[in-house]
Amino acid sequence: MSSLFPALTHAPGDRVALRFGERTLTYAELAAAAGAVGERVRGAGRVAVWAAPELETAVAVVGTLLAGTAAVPLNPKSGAKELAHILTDSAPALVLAAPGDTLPEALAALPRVDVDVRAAGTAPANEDPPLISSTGTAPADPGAPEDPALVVYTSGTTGPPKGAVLPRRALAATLDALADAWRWTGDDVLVHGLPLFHVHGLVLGILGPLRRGGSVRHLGRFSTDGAARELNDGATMLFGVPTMYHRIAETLPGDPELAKALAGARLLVSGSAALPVHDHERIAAATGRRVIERYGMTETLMNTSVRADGEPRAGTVGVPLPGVELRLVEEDGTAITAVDGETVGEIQVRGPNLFTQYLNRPDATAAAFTADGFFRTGDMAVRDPDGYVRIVGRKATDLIKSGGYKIGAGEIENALLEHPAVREAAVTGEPDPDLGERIVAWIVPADPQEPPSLDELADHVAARLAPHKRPRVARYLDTLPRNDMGKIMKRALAHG
Ligand code: MCA
Ligand code: AMP
Repeated sequence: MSSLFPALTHAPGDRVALRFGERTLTYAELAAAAGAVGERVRGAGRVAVWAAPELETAVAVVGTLLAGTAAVPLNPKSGAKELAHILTDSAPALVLAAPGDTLPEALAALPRVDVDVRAAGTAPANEDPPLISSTGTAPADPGAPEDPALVVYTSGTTGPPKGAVLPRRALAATLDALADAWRWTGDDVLVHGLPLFHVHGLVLGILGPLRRGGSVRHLGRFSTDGAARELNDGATMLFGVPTMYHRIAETLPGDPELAKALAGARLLVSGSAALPVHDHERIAAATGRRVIERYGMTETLMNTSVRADGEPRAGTVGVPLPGVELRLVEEDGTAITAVDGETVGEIQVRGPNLFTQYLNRPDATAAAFTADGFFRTGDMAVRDPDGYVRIVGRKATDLIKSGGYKIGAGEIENALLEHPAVREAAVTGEPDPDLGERIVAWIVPADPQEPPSLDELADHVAARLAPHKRPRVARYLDTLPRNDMGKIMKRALAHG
């Protein structure tokens, strides 16, 4: 297929491509460093990338994609159980990491390749076409449109996370659709502090600017100060999850620099979960600027967005992106034709932005699609008369969105049950002003006299799964409410 990154494969120049803190790479430098990665991973099938929020992660993923190989980004905070699952399931040939990274025991068996961001890769003598030409240009990437580009792990209601296989054409399609909707060009300079092991931070936040030939500045970790500094120093766009915009809204009243920074931005984009109208309004009041929302999913990449030239209405995720077919359906699968802002249905989508399969899970893949090739998102929405989509909820109560991360209740319950002081466990989400939802663990202790503390349970889950999956609240019960079938009645728990 044509190059995923034309600005890297055709005469890369001196424009800054990536900036992480004080470290930068121009397009020419990135082409050379990514080319060197490509030499190591070409033909490897799948490789893991230790996706810490650092320059090497971006170079590793870009180099892997240029070589036509697939990357599996790993959360560097993944606990032992989650990491073991991902490694067994995805079976990467090697792991790419930054020279200073300390990798956990679970990765010891894999060959490790350190990413050298200053490498000037040269092609093996008899390689045809050369990986790196004598001018330091990376080759046109060899991957075919349907070849896997990324395998991104995402939680379901039960069981361990599934690996969504994203082909190269899905990346290209979604980024080009966003370019159209957002008037996103190579002149844009994006700032964000999103993690690099999910679609939002990696695909939109790193690969997006590189596909346009623009720049990205990554904050390492999100802070309102960092966002303000960069937007006041030439950055034009900000991407964040609602928790980040909530923190901005909280900070704005006492921070004129932040207000000035947001007021001057070309585009402020929120996604991964709903941004509450209250935060929309507070930001608009303090800066005169409206945050726009887009709606996506790991499996579908981006489906809808408020357009840069459209009306930025709070509480909606805008209109379908070019190439995306979107419909709302009843419980029985009948398409809803009413566009009345009232009739609720499940969102189903079809288009070149979709994943191809869940790795090693033909059953789950088949269940995710309708007979006519639409993907069942599980999100419930209405459509306003002018076509704007408003998400009103989710089909599954066992999925929690906390800080923009999707978390399955089932995997946390399984981890909690492995704690010796826990006899029974149920997990729910409850509203949280900062995180959107916070994880609540309902625990029947093995010994009612000595229930495990919240800290103990949080450490236990963080060490097995990931810190963002840890419970923030623990509630203790004598028994869990169950129906006649023995199924835990989560709604009874949540509503006392
Ligand atoms: C806390 N920590 C712990 C423990 N408690 N570590 C081990 N054991 C513990 N018991 C650590 C955490 O790892 C973290 O470390 C720090 O303490 C604080 O963590 P926490 O309180 O959880 O979070 P926060 O710093 O307040 O983070 C809020 C956040 C974050 C920045 C908004 O949730 C975030 O980055 N969210 C983005 C999620 C995202 O990108 N989702 C996209 C997926 P340290 O300080 O070292 O970090 S959705 C998607 O891709 C679709 C396609 C879409 O539509 O976008
Ligand atoms: P993930 O599975 O982590 O990729 O998260 C995808 C889910 O995030 C979607 O199914 C939606 O529930 C949610 N989501 C993403 N963007 C938005 C948004 N702008 N508003 C509401 N929910 C969103």
